[in-house]
Amino acid sequence: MSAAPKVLAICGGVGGAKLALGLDRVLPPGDLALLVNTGDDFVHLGLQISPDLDTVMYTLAGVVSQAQGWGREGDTRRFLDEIVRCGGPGWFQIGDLDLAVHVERTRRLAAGESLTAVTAGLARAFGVRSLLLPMSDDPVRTLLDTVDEGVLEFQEYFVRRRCEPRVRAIRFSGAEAARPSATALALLDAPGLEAVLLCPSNPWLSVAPMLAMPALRQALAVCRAPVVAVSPVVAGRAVKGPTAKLMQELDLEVSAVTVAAHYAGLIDGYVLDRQDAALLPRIGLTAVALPTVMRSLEDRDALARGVLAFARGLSTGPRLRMVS
Ligand code: FO1
Repeated sequence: MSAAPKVLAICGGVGGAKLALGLDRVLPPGDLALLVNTGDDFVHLGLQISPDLDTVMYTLAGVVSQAQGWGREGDTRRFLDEIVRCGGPGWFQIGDLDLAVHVERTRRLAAGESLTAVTAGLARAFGVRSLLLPMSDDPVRTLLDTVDEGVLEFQEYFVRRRCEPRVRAIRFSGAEAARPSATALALLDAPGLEAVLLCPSNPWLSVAPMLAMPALRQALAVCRAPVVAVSPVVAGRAVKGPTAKLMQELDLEVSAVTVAAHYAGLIDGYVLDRQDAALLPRIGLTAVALPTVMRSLEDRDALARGVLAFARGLSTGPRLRMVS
């Protein structure tokens, strides 16, 4: 592994992991660090669960369930069935292979290791060559304030209630006090960093918990490398998950333009889908239209190459982006 990664990609779960895989494949070993959302983390059945970290780890290790985009390919559910038989909750599906990761994470955290150290150990065990970083070792929890069901924890909203409750606000409990990954902060300050990429993850649910940490926002604002975001909204629809529904509930136009405006002041460049090329004049900063819908492995590699080339072509140098 080379001394310090040259690209820092910021991502959530399934959608972001697709580009993360492309970046991992096209960059030389050791050149990529991934800063991953932990706002979705929770304790379930007494286990410390970090769904986005596991999704990215399984994806990069080539063992993710292709159908789901999360969990392990070919996993079985004997443990889950037995939990349900015992009268326990079955709404959050933990497969038998996946279970081992949660048990081991829980054991190491209880023994005093940081989430950063545990994640590095697991990633190594799974043969992941990029640097996998939790956004913080401190707890940050995404909370959804819903119109009819009060405040829901993320997995309650996302999995148990299948994103059905209408959302009126989103909060990131603990974010103000949380210290971002020390490794990520050092990378953002390193002269060798070539690009920071915001993967096409849900900007309001998956990327926002990270940007809600003041020190990370500040570090992004002053870093010398170009910061580029990739839109998860294509042709007025979300490529994955509840992004479009959530945007509507927050009274936002479901469009790649809205995502660019959301990141305004933090990014130097923007990538939207080729289908949205007509929106380029409305973006208000340097932007490019690329095929961003990633169905095949080749799609992931092509987008990774395209985004890297675009980012490297942006002018670099000291700058102060807007911090709000
Ligand atoms: N997503 C679901 O929709 N249903 C599940 O039962 C579920 C279980 C699960 C277990 C382990 C894991 O690492 C992820 C899991 N996910 C499940 C995905 C996850 O909840 C979400 O994709 C993310 O939190 C959103 O990025």
